[in-house]
Amino acid sequence: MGSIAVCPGSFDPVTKGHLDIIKRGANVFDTVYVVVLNNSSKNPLFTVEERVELLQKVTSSLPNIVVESHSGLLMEYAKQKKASTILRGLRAVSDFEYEMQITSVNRVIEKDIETLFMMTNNQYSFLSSSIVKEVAKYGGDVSELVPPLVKEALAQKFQQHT
Ligand code: COD
Repeated sequence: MGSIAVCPGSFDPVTKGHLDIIKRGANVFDTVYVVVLNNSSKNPLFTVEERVELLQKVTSSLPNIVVESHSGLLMEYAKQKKASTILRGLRAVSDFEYEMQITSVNRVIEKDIETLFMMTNNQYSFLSSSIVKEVAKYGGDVSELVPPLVKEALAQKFQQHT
């Protein structure tokens, strides 16, 4: 069995920053499960099904990526998949506190699965799904921030014409 990582997130919606981490993860691990989970502190714009579909489409050229959703704990999912590693991205110091908190909680839940962090590509260090939604909501151009398919999906959500 090859190396297996789980790359979890809200992906509401997937951005070029997420894709960068996913692609780099796919170069390091034999299989990367990208899993859409609910983050109870966020109020999502896209349904879980929509987020999975967008992720599947934008990663379709990568043969070792599997996209799924899960409604329970991340570590339960990772155990089911026999993953050795949780893969997360780090953008700035501001991410650190939150990541440290969830990593510590996850370690209490399942101590044998490591969390690894990949530093953002400088180009995307400012990029988040929230920023993308904010720009799209007010009709700004998000072409630099998300794949074309996601741009279209955002325009539809906000009832605009591309
Ligand atoms: N550059 C690099 N990395 C990035 C960028 C970027 N521009 N943008 C995002 N990322 C990384 C993030 O750092 C993160 O690692 C990943 O991409 C996904 O980001 P988000 O924002 O879509 O996902 P989050 O942070 O909302 O995900 C939180 C979880 C859903 C993983 C968390 O809430 C969770 O595990 N929920 C399930 C319930 C559970 O197990 N809870 C216990 C632990 S709290």
